Amino acid sequence: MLIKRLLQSCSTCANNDILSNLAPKSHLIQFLAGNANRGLVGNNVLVRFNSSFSFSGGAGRDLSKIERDVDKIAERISGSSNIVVMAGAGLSTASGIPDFRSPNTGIYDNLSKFNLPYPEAIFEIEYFKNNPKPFNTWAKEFFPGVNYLPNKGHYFIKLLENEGKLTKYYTQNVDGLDRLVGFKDEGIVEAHGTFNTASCVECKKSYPVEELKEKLLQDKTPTCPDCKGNIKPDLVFFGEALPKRFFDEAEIDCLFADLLICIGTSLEVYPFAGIADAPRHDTPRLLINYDLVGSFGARPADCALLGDIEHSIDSICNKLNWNDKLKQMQTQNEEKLKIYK
Ligand code: CNA
Repeated sequence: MLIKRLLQSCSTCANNDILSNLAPKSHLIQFLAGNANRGLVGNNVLVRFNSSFSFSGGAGRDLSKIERDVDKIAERISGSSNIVVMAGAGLSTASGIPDFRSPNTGIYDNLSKFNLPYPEAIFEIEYFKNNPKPFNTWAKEFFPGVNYLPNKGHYFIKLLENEGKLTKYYTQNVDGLDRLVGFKDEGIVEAHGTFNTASCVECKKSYPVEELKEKLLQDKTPTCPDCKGNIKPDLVFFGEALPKRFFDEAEIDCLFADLLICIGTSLEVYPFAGIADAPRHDTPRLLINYDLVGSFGARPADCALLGDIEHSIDSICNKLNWNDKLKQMQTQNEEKLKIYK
C-alpha cells in the first residue's frame, strides 16, 4: 500500500522504471529516502493504534484464503534469498520474558501494583519524567544479560542470516536476546532502541550504562548529575522518535524482499507495524504467531503458521532439514554464553 502510494506520487518516468525493474537501486534509495517521512512507516514517533482504527486490521482477513500448509511454506523459504524478518515481544515469551498484550501473562495485565492511569503509561515519556519507578522496576528485571537466554525463534532468524537468506532483521524487542545469538549492527535494526546506552530524558546527556544498571539493580532512581533529570536506557518510548536507520532502510528492504516473515507481534504499535504492509502487494508474507494480526489474509500470497512460535519453527526446520543445524548453533552458543557469564 505504501509502495503503491509512493508510486502514485512518483514521476511517471520513475514509476515505469520501478515497475519494469529497470531502476538502479541507488535511484530508488534516493527517491524513497526523500519520501521516508510519509506513508505507513512515515509517522516517526512511536504510537499505538487501537486495532479498530488500524490501517490494516478488520476487513479482508479471511483464514480460509491463507496458505497454512507447512510444506508449501518451507518451499517458499527455501526459494527465497531476500527475506525481511520483523519481530515483536511474542518471539521472546519462550525465553520467559512476558509480552505486552497476552491475557494474564502479558505485562499490561500485571501492572496493578503501580497504580498506573492506564497500562501504556509505563512506557510513555511524559509519564516517566514524573514517575520513573514503574519503568525502573520493569527494567531491573529485564536488563539484558541478567536473567534470560535466547530461544529457538532467535536461532532460527540467525540461521536465515547464516544461510544467506536474510536481508535484514527488524525487531521491536529491547531484551538484547538477538545480540546474544550473534546479530551485528549491519544485520539488525533495533527499532525501539536498546539497553546498550543510556541518557538523561531532559538534557539528553549520555550516562554510563553500567552505572544505570547498578543503580536499578539496587532499586535506586538514577538522575542526571547536571540537570537532575531522570535517566533511562535509550529505548524508544511512546511519543519518542524511532532511530533514523529504521526510516532509511525499512521501505527499501521491503521493496526488494522476496519474502516477509512476521513473528510474535500484535502489529498494534506504529510506525513499526507498517513494515508488514510495505512489501509489494504480491510479495509472499508469512505470519508466525498465535493469532491472525494486521492485514494478514488480505493479500494473494499470504501464509501463516498459527500457534506456538517454537512449535512452528520446529515444523519449518523439519521440512528444511535444518533441525540439526539449529540445535548445533544453539548448543555452541549457549556454551559460549556460559563462558562469558
Ligand atoms: P504484543 O502487543 O504483546 O504482541 C505479542 C504477540 O505475540 C501477540 O499477538 C501474542 O499473541 C503473540 N505471542 C506471544 N507469545 C507467543 C508464542 N509463544 N507463540 C506465538 N505467538 C505468541 O507485543 P508487540 O511486540 O507487538 O508490541 C510492541 C511493543 C512491545 C514494543 O514496543 C516492544 O518494545 C514491547 N515489548 C518488548 C519486549 C521484549 O523486548 N521482549 C517485551 C514486552 C514488550
